[in-house]
Amino acid sequence: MRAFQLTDQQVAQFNEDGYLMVPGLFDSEEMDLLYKIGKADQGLSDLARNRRDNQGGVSKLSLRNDLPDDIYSAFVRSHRIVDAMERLLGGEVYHYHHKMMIKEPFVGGAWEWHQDYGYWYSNGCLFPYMASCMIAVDRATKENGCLQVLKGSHHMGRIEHGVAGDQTGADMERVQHAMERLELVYCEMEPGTALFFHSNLLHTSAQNKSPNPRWALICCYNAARNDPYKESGHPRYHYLEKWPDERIKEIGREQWAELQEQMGSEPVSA
Ligand SMILES: O=C(O)CCC(=O)C(=O)O
Repeated sequence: MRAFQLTDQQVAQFNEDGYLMVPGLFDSEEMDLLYKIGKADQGLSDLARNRRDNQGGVSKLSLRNDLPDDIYSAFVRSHRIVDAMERLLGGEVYHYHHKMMIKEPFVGGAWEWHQDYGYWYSNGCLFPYMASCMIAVDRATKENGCLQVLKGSHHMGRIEHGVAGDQTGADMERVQHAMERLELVYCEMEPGTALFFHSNLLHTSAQNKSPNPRWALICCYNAARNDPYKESGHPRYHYLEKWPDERIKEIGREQWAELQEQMGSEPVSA
């Protein structure tokens, strides 16, 4: 398969809008493996932490700063994502962290309006040369709390953030005014669709009141030239080894077979 490469037009669109949606970046076998492994993985579930929103909803996130040999790391290290990130951020990037965002049916909580750089700024990152790639594991819709973005809001630069429930939220006076001038986009995504978004893009997501889960894997990167000046809860610059895209399926098949063994069933091919 020809390696995925962003076109100049896609890069220009990201720069203009602050995000870029790429439908079908990952194929059905890759997504099937990520889905099955994610939902069966006790390690991922043990790491999951609750985040309360302002209205009593609870989201979970399972976050890692390291890259063990597993399917999540194969996504993080894939040329498909990392080469695109390096184009979008204009140079070498490293892994800042990755996280499975878990909104369970009926109870899944909202995420307040924020910019990721609103809090990564406090980690000693001098420049907003940071971005994320969100991969839909379940179908993400308005009903189950898909990501919402304010198109072009990254041009506003970083705005003030404060405590909101268990979360850090953006100054709502500014967000309200920005909403009068900028388009609100619901990022509905099929499994395998990827959303690249800039760290200064204002985004939020609503509670999941639907019967359908909304899981997504978010891989976050910082530019190598933006090495934080101090220690924080996320790593400073370290070289990111990129893996061929095929590694997602290879490692996914191995991990799925191991998980099935642990669950006491006969391994079957994915
Ligand atoms: O998963 C979501 O709905 C929101 C995620 C998010 O806002 C973030 O990770 O910065």
